[in-house]
Amino acid sequence: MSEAGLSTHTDEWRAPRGPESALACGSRAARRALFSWLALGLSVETMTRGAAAAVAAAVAAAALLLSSPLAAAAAHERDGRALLTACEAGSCSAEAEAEADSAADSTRGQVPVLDVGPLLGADDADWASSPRATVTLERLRDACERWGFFLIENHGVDASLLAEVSSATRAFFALPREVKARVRRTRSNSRGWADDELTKRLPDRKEVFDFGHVPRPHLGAEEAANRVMDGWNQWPDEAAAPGFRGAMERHYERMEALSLVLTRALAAALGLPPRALDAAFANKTHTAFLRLNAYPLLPRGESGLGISRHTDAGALTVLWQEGPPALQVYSGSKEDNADGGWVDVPVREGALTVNVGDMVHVWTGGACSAPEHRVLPSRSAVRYSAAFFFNPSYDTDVRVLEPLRRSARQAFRAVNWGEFRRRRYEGDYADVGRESQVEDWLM
Ligand SMILES: O=C(O)CCC(=O)C(=O)O
Repeated sequence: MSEAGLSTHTDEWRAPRGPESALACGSRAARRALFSWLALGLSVETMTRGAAAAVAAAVAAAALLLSSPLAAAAAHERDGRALLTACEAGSCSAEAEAEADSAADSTRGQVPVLDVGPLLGADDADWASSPRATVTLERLRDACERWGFFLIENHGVDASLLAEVSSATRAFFALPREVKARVRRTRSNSRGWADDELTKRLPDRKEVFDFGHVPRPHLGAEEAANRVMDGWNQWPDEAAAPGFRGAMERHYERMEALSLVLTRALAAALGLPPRALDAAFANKTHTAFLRLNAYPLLPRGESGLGISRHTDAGALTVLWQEGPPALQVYSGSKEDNADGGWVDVPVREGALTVNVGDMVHVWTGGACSAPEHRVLPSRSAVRYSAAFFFNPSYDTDVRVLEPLRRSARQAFRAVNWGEFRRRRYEGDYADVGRESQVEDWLM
């Protein structure tokens, strides 16, 4: 078993940490409001009022929030607007501007949008000495802690590749059902086409096509050496779906490279060496899979969701989406379980959507909790998406990362990824009762 959750780190690199790291309790919504207040304190400092004023603002904000969340939210909105106005008038630094953007997203209750260009433009070893990369990492940390969900721009994935993904996805799902059924997935093979997936024991209103990592790419997809715990890839005939496999394999490779950078960025944002999690992913040890989703129009008079509320099981998900916005993230904690608090995740041309999964939740001791999300049914047009699930190697035992233990909100027993994935897939395919949650591993 690998020990990705247990690396001890001697590297001196540290991302600048915001005061939010001291916070270790409360619902996501309450934490989100408090983080924003504290971020405001930081921003105020950057805008030259001085450190003492910033600390005073943050402390006052925390006190106010605890006594009156509504008053705190209203005041935050006011101060967030003042900050934005100052930046718009050109009277603040680039760092303050980035913080202002972030505060503005939170003020408007919107999923943050991150420009990840500064990370992709530099080697991860140089992030610590790059002010732009440092600001991006700070924003990433904030986005992961407050939302677990964010959009990325300047991610380096060519628009032409995304256009290919779009046309190949549309063409595949438009094939006759019997052609798609030739690559139907089964209880013993999670890869292929399906229209009968369950989420939280409820049928989804969608079709999917899954394929994933191949240990020995020089051998055929169905060779014994390429049959892994998830199953084996099944591709439609080239004659039936010309160019489909090629486009998907190119996209998979691009997502693999991007996800590795994002995983390193997450490690760095948490104050760890950027490659702290590499043992679980790098050198093709990961077990990522790519899922195409098509959400058909909901027949008049029927109800149901595209996908019921759920968290993603693995580490990170990188999503391309096209069509009417329908993805929503839940702003409360899992335990709230109320039906309010759903926030729309926008569809922005060229942007990709990222969310953290259950394994990041465990690695960070709950500091970056995996957000619940769902997909509304398609009412005006068929919706398409391609979700790249970046998952660790099967033998990874995920534990709270050593340097984060002292500030962890939750303590977990080791979660073996292979075991967790197997249990989740059993529930995707058939109703096996309550779905496994990381909370089952709480100590
Ligand atoms: O299609 C989407 O927008 C989200 C997909 C999703 O949540 C999933 O496949 O788990």
